[in-house]
Amino acid sequence: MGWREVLEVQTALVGSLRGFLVSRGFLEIMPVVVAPATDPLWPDSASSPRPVSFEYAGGRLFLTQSMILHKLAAVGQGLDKVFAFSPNVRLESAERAATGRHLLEFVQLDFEVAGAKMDDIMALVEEMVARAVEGVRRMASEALGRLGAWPEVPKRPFERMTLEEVRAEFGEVWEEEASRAMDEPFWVTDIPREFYDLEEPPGHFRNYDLIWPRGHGEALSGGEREWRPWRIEERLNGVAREVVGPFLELARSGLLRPSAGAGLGIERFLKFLLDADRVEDVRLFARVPGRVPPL
Ligand code: ASN
Repeated sequence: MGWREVLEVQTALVGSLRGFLVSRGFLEIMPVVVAPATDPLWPDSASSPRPVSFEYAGGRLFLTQSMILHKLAAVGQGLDKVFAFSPNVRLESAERAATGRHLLEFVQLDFEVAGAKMDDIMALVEEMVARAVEGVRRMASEALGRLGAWPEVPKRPFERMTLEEVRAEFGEVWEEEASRAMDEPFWVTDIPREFYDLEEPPGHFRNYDLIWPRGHGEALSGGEREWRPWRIEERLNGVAREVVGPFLELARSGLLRPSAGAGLGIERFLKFLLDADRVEDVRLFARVPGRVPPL
């Protein structure tokens, strides 16, 4: 693929996403890259990476794995609708290169809405995705033509399945298999996940993943949020506790509010739009798991 064309499509995509959120009253916050707390991404799976950290000024700072803690803190401060395009650093194992969907560093559009419920965010995402594809077709039509790609605007509403249903139909490698079997983006809901996704009723989670069709896999994940400090405490494991200390303090001080939101992978969206084989085909200066990049 020619980088000029790929970047023309990427520029149209990022512009459309930003324009859509701004038109809905969101405020953009700058990405945080180093912080005394970050997303523990736990439990994700056995291959869940540990955050990169270093000592600084007598304290420990982490490289951002996602902006979840900071967007929840921003909402807690009274900012009702926020988003950020943020670099996320995740030390994926070398085996993860085989998925064609993982990078050591990627950009996530993370957004959060005070008082929102999962249906609000799912409807917002469906509209944002449709508008973004329209925007790309309008703003980058020449580049798309040169790349031989003409993405269809997804049909709304997107289908919904629970994790239990999708597993029953497609087995343990459901993300791969279901994504390959579908022609439209679809939702998977009720996924056991980190302490910040609301578990209600017990054993069920008010959260969701959006999956791209045609084998492109996970696009976005999000949920309604846990804001009660005692519940956060109960759900933290040892790993998470080491990484989220200052966030726990915020929760204990009553500085969190109910909210819902999600995070969308930019490189994966581009991979889907261009029907690329691998995420590094659409990311200039890609950091592929298990390799030292040339520059
Ligand atoms: N951004 C995701 C969310 O909003 C969290 C993540 O990336 N792990 O839930």
